[in-house]
This record gives sequence, structure tokens and C-alpha cells, in this order.
Amino acid sequence: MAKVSNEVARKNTSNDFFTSSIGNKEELPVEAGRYRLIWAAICPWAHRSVIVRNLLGLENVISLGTVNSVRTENGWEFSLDDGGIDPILGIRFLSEVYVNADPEFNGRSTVPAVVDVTTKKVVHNDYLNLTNDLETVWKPFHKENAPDIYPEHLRKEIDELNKIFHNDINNGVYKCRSAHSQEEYELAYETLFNRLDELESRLSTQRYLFGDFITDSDIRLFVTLVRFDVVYHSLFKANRNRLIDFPNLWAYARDLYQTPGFGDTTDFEAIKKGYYASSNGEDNPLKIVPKGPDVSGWNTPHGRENLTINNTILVSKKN
Ligand SMILES: N[C@@H](CCC(=O)N[C@@H](CS)C(=O)NCC(=O)O)C(=O)O
Repeated sequence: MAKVSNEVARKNTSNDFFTSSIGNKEELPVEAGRYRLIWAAICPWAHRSVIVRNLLGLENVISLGTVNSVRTENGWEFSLDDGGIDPILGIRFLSEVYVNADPEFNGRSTVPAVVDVTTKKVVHNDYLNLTNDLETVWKPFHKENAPDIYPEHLRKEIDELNKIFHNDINNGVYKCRSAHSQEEYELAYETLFNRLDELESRLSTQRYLFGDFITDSDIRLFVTLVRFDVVYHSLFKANRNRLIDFPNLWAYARDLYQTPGFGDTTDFEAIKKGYYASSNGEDNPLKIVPKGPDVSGWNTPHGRENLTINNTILVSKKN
């Protein structure tokens, strides 16, 4: 098992070494039962692919392995599994399948990671495009009546919005956390909250970002919103407002949370522990995990049904 120095590797700008879409290469066929998606409940980038896998009914097509959300100095570990071993891959550390794929690999062994169970090699860790692959390349395996969450006529708009989310919101919270100066922090903070203000207004008249149906963009926004009050507001200093202070955004997030695939894949305790108690927690050296905030509000009525015109959720307009 190669030990990866997180500090050295983090200086690499990108860690996405395995970017070929499954289906694009002969040795990576789109095939049921062949791949295992590895995630950690803490990780927003991995969480979104798990939500999409559930919405599209790919649970029996691509299996799921879960590493402990508290990352140790050995990286991600399968310590939640019996004997600390992933039952399908037979490994203790995620880095093992990265090294199987490339013996010279010295980057960070990140989640999400898609592993070919026949070779026990990581074949894909392109977190930016993974949900889009599940939505397109894996279409033949979607469940009957699966929602079209990446409808062709909206792809350009969805991609543009996703780019904004990536820079200003999904990564925006990380920019608040990792700013190297007061100025940098304030810029990230203003950019983030300006975007949230825009969304608060956009979501005042429509149930989801593009209307009456859930799209890939809603999933990308959700994974940041659901972590906002439990982690980003406090640990990352993204604290102009909490999510619960935005009436529309908060109701929108609860609406999604209460939709199968979202809340049932959200583990607030794992998220908190992962951020506050992982081994590289230089911003929380004693690894004390906060008790609050109270998350019971996530199950309260959201009232957003009233914004749905035809009450057909999860289906795009052109279907
Ligand atoms: N692969 C991407 C994003 C995925 C990512 O950063 N995942 C985090 C968890 S949210 C991770 O696995 N980190 C492991 C590490 O830093 O060693 C990257 O290069 O930054």
C-alpha cells in the first residue's frame, strides 16, 4: 500500500487522473455488475453521484462501497466494513486500487472513485463529469420511468449553471475556508452569498432550478446546501447567514431532502465527523466535533408542492 502525502499532493492542481468515460474505451464497457462506486458520506462530490445513482435506479447495476468519513493519515479506509475490508474489492485502503491502476501513482486517492471489480483498478475519478456519465452513458440501464435529470434541450443551460455553482458555491465554500488572506476570504464570501441571494430569488416562483422537475443542477446545489449549517457556516467561516435564514432556499433544500435519494443518502453525523475530525484538520487540531446544530427541521413540511404547476415532479417538460 503506497502512503500518499496529502500535503504534497494537494499542491497538484488536479487530481483527476482517470477521466475516460466508461464506454469510451474497449476495456471499459458499460456493463451491469462490473463497476463499484466508492464514496464517503462526508464528500459533496461523491454524494452527488450517489444521489444520481439512486434517482436513476442504478443500485443493482453499479455497486456501492463506503469508506469511513473520517480520513486517517493512510487516507480513506474501509473501516465501516466487517474486518475493515471492502467485501467486494477485498481492500482496506482506497489507495490500494489507485496503486493497482498505476504503480507510480502518487496523488491523492480521492472519492468518488469508480473501480473495475474485474481488475480491482480505479478506472474513473472525474468527479466533475461523473453524474453526467451516469445520466447519459448509463441510460440503457436506467430503471423504467427514470427521471430525465439531464434533458438534452437543457444541457447547455445546466452545464453553464453547474459551472457557476462549481466556482462560486460548491468550491466557493472551500475558497472561504482556504483563503490565504483577508481579502481573498472576503471575495469568496461575497461571491458565495451573492449567488445564494440570486438563488433565493430564483426559487421564489419555481419549485426547482429549471421549473417543475429535478435536474443535475439541483443535485449539485443540494450537496452544498445540506452541509451548509452543519459545517460550512462554522468551520469554513461562510457565516453571513445560515441556510435556514433563507426562506426559499431552506424550503427548497428540505423539499429535495424529503425526496427519495437525497435525505436517505445524507448522514449528518458522518458529515460533521468527517470535516471536523479527519487527520488533516489543521483548522480544528483537537478534532472536537460540535454537538449542534439541531437537524430535525429537515423533516418539517416545506410547502413547495404549491409551486408545481402540473404536479409531475421528476419529469422534464419535454418527456
Ligand atoms: N478528485 C477531486 C475532488 C474529489 C475530492 O477532493 N474528494 C475528497 C473528499 S471530498 C478526497 O477524496 N480527498 C482525499 C484527499 O485529499 O486525500 C480533486 O482532485 O480534488
